[in-house]
Amino acid sequence: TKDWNGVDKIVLRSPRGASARVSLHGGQVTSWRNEQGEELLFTSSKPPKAVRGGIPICFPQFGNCGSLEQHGFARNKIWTIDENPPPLGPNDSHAKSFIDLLLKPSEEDLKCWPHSFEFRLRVSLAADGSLALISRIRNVNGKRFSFSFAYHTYLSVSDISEVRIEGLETLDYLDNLCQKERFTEQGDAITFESEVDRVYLSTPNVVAVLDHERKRTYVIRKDGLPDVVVWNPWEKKSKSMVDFGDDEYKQMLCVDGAVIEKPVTLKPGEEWTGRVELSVVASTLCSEQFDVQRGM
Ligand code: TA6
Repeated sequence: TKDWNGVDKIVLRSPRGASARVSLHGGQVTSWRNEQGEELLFTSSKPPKAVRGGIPICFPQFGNCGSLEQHGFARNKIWTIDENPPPLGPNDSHAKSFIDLLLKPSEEDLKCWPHSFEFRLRVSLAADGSLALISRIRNVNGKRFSFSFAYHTYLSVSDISEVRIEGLETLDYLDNLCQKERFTEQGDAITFESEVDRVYLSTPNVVAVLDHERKRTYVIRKDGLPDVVVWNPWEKKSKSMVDFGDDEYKQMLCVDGAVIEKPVTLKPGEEWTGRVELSVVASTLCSEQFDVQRGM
């Protein structure tokens, strides 16, 4: 189907009826529904941005740390559907339905970022409704290039003041609110009472986001993504964001699998893979208990 500006909207359904489904616009996941029948990803369409939220892909740059627009150009491009994708492989361990999207630089793109890359994004749904995104970025025999990357994941939460993140304790982080200065997490979990904008470094492959009020936990499993961005704009910053309602910060939290501190460098012909899997469990188990349940 076509949507707000004629971009194909793709809906992927899980094999078991329509309980789980994910929608994409261009290369961006914009909603992910599950047994609970509600959108698990925060999305609001407030002009001028076509959609805020979902899981925009930040590539080839995260944030404003380079010469490109914030978070790079990939999320603003129209991707193409690969009609003949390679078959599911070991990386797609639980996938039941999937779609592959491709992004290659146009002549225009090469003017602002002169590197010949091929970006294949596989979005898949598993039988249990969990969502996986695999990015494969290849240097198509140009000169070597480096990039930073994030799955900028807007999670929908019931009340940000009732949410805690487990799995990032004792780690170092760069604080975007203090000129990216380096600190060490002191808490036994991350909770929210004000604006948070941090990049946690050298993180484990399993992070849990416990939504106490809804008695459920998002489990984020990742591979190839050493850093985790944690962002909530809180009240003051929300008021300054045109496409963000004044109170919407209370129902969202960004927890992004990312590569930021040490950008990836690809020599000609080399390929990088970054994978994230989101699942929801109706409980408030802590992250250690997920290590055992199902490794990556
Ligand atoms: O750390 C996440 C962040 O870089 C914040 O500093 C804030 O600028 C946010 O991303 C913006 O995200 P958006 O989806 O509005 O591009």
